[in-house]
Amino acid sequence: MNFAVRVHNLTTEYQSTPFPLDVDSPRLGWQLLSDRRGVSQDGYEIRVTAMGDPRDLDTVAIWETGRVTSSQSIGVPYAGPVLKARTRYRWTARVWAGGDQPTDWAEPSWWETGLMAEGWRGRWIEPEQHSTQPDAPCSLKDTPRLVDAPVDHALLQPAQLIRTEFTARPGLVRARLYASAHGIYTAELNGDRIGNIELAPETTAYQDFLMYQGYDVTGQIAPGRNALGFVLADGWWAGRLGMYGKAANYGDRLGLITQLELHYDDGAIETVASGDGFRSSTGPVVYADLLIGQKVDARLALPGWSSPGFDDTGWTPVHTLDLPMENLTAQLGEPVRVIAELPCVEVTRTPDGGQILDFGQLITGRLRVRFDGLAPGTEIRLQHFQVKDADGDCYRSIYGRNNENTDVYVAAGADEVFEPLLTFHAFRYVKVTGLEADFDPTAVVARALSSDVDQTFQLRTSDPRVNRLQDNIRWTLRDNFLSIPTDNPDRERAGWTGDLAAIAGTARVNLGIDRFVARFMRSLRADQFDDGTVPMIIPFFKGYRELFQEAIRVFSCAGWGDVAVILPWETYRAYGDVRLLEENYQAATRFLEYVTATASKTVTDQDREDSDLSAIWRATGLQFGDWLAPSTTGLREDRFYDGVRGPASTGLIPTLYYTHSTDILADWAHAIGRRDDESRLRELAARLRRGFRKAFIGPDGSLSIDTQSNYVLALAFHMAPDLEKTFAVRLRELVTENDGRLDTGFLATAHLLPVLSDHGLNDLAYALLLDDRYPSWLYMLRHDATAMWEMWKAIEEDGTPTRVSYVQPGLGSVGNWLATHAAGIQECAPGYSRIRLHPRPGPGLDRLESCFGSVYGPITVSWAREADDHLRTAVLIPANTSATIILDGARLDETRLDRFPVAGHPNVVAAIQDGHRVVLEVGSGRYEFTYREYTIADSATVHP
Ligand code: RAM
Repeated sequence: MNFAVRVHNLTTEYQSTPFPLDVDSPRLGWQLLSDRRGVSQDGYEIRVTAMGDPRDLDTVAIWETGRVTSSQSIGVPYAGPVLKARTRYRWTARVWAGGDQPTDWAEPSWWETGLMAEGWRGRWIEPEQHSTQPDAPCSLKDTPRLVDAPVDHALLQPAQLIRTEFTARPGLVRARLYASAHGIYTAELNGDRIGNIELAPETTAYQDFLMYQGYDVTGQIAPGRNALGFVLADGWWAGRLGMYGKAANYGDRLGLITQLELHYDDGAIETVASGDGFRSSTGPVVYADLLIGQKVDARLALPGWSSPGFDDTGWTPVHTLDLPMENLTAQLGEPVRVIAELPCVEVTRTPDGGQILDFGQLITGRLRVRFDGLAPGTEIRLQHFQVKDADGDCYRSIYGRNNENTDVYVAAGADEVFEPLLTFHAFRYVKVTGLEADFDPTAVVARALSSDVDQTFQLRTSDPRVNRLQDNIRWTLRDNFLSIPTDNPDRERAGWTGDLAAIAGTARVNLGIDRFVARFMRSLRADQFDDGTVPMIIPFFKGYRELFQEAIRVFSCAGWGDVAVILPWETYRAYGDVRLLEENYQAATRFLEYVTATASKTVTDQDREDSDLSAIWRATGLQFGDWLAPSTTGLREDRFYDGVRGPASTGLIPTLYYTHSTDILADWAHAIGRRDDESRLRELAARLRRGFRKAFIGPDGSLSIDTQSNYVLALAFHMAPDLEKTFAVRLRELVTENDGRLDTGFLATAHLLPVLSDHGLNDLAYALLLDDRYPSWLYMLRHDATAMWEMWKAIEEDGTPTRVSYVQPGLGSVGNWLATHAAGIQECAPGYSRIRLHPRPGPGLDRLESCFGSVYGPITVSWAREADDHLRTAVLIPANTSATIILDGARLDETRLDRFPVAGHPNVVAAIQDGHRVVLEVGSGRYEFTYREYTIADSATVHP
């Protein structure tokens, strides 16, 4: 037996134990753990057993691969017999990693199928209810009027309770509940909540793709009478969504579909399926809207309603309906869960008698509060908000109908716990009114909600501000990655595509997003137009669809629709997920065809005479450009639209993105073996580059619109390789002319520091990172930000806040650079099977420690400055991968590993001096290098 290598962290479809998983051929993966250097796998063996029939638990091996000679340890497709519905499959693996002896078998893992193709016995049921009436229509023109528009509470509908009872026999060995809703639901069995999934079934392009969830409820059912209950609320289906708070985006009536399956030891399966035996009633939830809040009148509680024996004679039989079922799909990706609990750190009083709770962190989530001894009928209001005004009171940063953000609790008079499960808010502070006594901070906890994906990046440096910045970026992603990637959770909660494309690199470093992206892309494919247009918001719900149709009349713009290309590609780079590429290739191709068709309508008559110029995108219509870059965007009243028709509309940025997406799609075509497509796309990219040069680059190598944004993007997308030095020099000048400050928005910020570090301007990258004057990341921190702001100046220097979002990921895209440059962790091959570690220490930081959780296992990089200009750089490279390590400013003869020279070291595969740096090839394992760091002149030299 080989004890130096262990197999662990088994995953199925990139998750630990997914259920329900309705995938015909799930991909299996594992990690190798070893204390040795240079470990790689040369063979594996997988064994899968099925637990379909409860009488022969685990005994049937259904797929045994035997020894397979392969280094593959990620994305190995299951290739055994056809998988059955409602079956738990357990599996394990062992590997060969040098030598004839395999490792021990790994601790087994499992996945469980859902209903697969067998479909549903349950049918859609609807409670007797009033349908949701959308608020009066509104349009862009109404915005000022809507700034503080009151919510018409009369339009809000109560949550519905649904119940049924059933009898279970002795001998129950397994029970599973499957459920989905039009709306959102929570489920209860015999008085206890089922599972820990929140806000199910989440938000997807419902018309095409509505997820159902599965729960193991074996332990919650006893022989005899049992009761099953559901609470149904508006959620994304019928509730308010988007900036204008329009309701009924998918439907105006709540519905439920469910089936409970009881498996007995004699092999029998009994099913309790939604249909005529269910009854409904309203209860204590007076209304529950995702944006407005939830009101509970505890006096209306119906104790025991989800327990057996409850008298439901006054309840109404539900309606059983023939509604579409084809869109029902097993949960795809990690569900939403409570991911953290935060204590209240401070309570302050306001002049009007309110009390303000501070949780010290802007989260997306809800409160859980205990109220003791309130008089019956006491009404407590909990108003959630993001920033304080000058008086320390609630500042209403949200315009539109969504700004109420208030949960209301009407006490029944006993000791009570209030936790509104059918709404959520983005907040750091909560204003409590209606409570005379001093609020007891230990009686409350804030519970953060997010899609329960892995957190994959940790960073600590010698500068606490940089650590805080990293924390803010991570929180901003978690606050926004709730089911879908949103622009912000306070104002809009919409899947604005440009924001996501811009932070895709940062997101894939910080969170385990493979399945999250697969789900988003499925909605994107459903909402893509016939002509290939990718609307700017996914899912493209009715409220925004109408707004775009009536007022904006443009559905996509450069940098936004490109998410269809950029996002799957970034995700593939992180996970090596080829299936994601295959599933989305057509959508990405159709998007690019749409761009080509759109571009061809915009070129001038003169352009048409030149085959290169006729390819570019002149973009005459709406473009957001480098959205919210300080010099091209101004605030006007409560809107910030000045940048929309600004410099971007010349076609410079549109052509940049057109080229970038074409390059990516060419690489994508290559990765999935579409060689014809690849060469066609490479030819298009070459034409676009020639056209770009003719249209937008002057004879002296300057861009026709001379902004930081444009140079950054032109460098990042390699628009003119021979002019990169000229571009870099001009970019440095532009920063200098701007008093050493950055001037980029949603698109270029992601590339600003990487471009500087990659073009000999690493010192300038650090200067911008560590600057705390406006506009900068640390300016936000100086104003007490705990998440990223939508605008560089959401808060004025004197502390005055603005009506924008205080938790928007766009400007947090610097998080990518922190990982790929400051720490220097990059992939050379998809999934990090080959790694490039190129840390870039810079002025202002003495020390950095980082850890990135790749699919192969943790990759760590830390560096520290020591006496005499010496640097100590330590790395960990996971087993079954290898790495190129680049040490800037090092000399080969002075670089040591384990106190011995690296050149000729038995654990170093290759070591060379390449100009000002040492380049090393190593296998997996831990390494610590020490070397003297020589200064590289901070000149705009191009390092490829
Ligand atoms: C805002 C959104 C989003 C952005 C668009 C252009 O309303 O918050 O961030 O993509 O505008």
